[in-house]
Amino acid sequence: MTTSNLSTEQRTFYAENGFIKLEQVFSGDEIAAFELAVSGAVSKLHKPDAVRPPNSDSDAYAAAFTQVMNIWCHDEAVRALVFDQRLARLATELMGVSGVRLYHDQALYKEAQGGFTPWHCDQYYWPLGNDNTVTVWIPLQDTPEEMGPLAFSAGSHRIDLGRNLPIGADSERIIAQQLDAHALPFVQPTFRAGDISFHAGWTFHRAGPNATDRPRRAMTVIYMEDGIRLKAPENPNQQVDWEAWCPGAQVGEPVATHLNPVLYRA
Ligand SMILES: O=C(O)CCC(=O)C(=O)O
Repeated sequence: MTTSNLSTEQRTFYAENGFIKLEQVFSGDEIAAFELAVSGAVSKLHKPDAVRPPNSDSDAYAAAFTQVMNIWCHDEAVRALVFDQRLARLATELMGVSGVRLYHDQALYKEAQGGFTPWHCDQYYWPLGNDNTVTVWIPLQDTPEEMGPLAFSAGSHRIDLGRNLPIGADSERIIAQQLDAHALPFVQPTFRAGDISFHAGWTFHRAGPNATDRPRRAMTVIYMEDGIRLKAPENPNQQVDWEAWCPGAQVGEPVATHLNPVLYRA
């Protein structure tokens, strides 16, 4: 058996806190090359409101972002990042599973002076039958505090503080109150180009505004356990996600469509 890329302390940290930041997984040069590829694809592919239907509660969120999903289907260089074996193995080891498949990728570009990303948890959107899901957040430049790096509520994946809330003004208000009441630590790391973070599907997270005059560019990949089953959608967003990211998957069956390739098997 090959040695883990992660220490026992790192795996324990992730299990307890629901997120982890890892330093210098990529070199600055690798990130610069990925930035060019992702930015090129974003300019070509961006279609406002392509997937998520406009929702009056998501105004603050929509204003903050350019979002482009499943770029791997359109661009070879971005595909290399999404299929990167270091990342997929880290995702596998953090979750303690035997392999991972792709749920979808997503570029998240926040404009200069763009607003905050409200508190939310991702798995609210996913019609997936267990908790073995994780997102890697890969900033494509140095991301100091004033640029709005991703921030986490440590340990919030263990408690249902508002898992039925879509991202928006209500989730920001209600989840902030809940996190306060439970006195969960707020952790806002800063990132150098090459640093990344992983967060679990039920971990509550947000990002501050981008107060700089430069865009805050990030790429994400969502991994799910190989073998995870589709559940019947519990909200309209999960229905939309089923059709977009695992079309043809059957409720109760493993999610393994052509859009969900295996990215790593131990
Ligand atoms: O990039 C951001 O501001 C938010 C990212 C996020 O919510 C995610 O990757 O799940």
